[in-house]
Amino acid sequence: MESLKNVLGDTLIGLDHIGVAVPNLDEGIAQWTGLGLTQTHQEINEEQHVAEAMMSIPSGVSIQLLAPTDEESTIAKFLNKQGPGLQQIAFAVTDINKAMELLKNAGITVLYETAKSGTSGSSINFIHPKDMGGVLVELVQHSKS
Ligand code: V0V
Repeated sequence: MESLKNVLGDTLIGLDHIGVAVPNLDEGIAQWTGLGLTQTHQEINEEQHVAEAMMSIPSGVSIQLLAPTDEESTIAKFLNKQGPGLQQIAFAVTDINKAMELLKNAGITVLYETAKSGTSGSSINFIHPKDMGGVLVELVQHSKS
């Protein structure tokens, strides 16, 4: 990979959420609620094979709890290999397709050829951790509604 310079530019809005892999969603929600966060969303993403809960605080980024729905899930693989814990960080972008194009032009590995469905009707894609110093980076474009 060549040296990079402001690849995402104006498409980058800011840190959106931090993904945490948990074996059991309800237990994860109880743990983070106990700390003082509030559950603001929950859904099953069949394409990603995850059950997901967004845990929010009045100001700052949310914690996204991710539990596997089956053994095909990347979260199941992550839990088996590394155990529960930080799985990804997610940045909000203005335009996911533009961001993907900018990354590809810079030689950065984007996991999916086309953006996938993410939380609350968003569009998502990922940068492979090997291109970001071992950190799985998600890009999320929120739905306008
Ligand atoms: C694996 N590796 C990671 C990692 N997962 N490194 C950092 N963070 C992670 N989360 C490393 C692993 O230690 C290995 O390093 C190498 O990558 C290959 O690992 P692997 O176990 O063979 O895993 P792969 O290659 O099968 O899959 C890794 C990738 C996979 C990143 C490609 O997890 C993936 O497709 N992730 C994107 C989708 C996803 O995470 N979905 C769940 C969230 P060494 O041993 O080679 O050094 S869904 C979501 O966020 C939603 C719905 C939302 O936000 O709305």
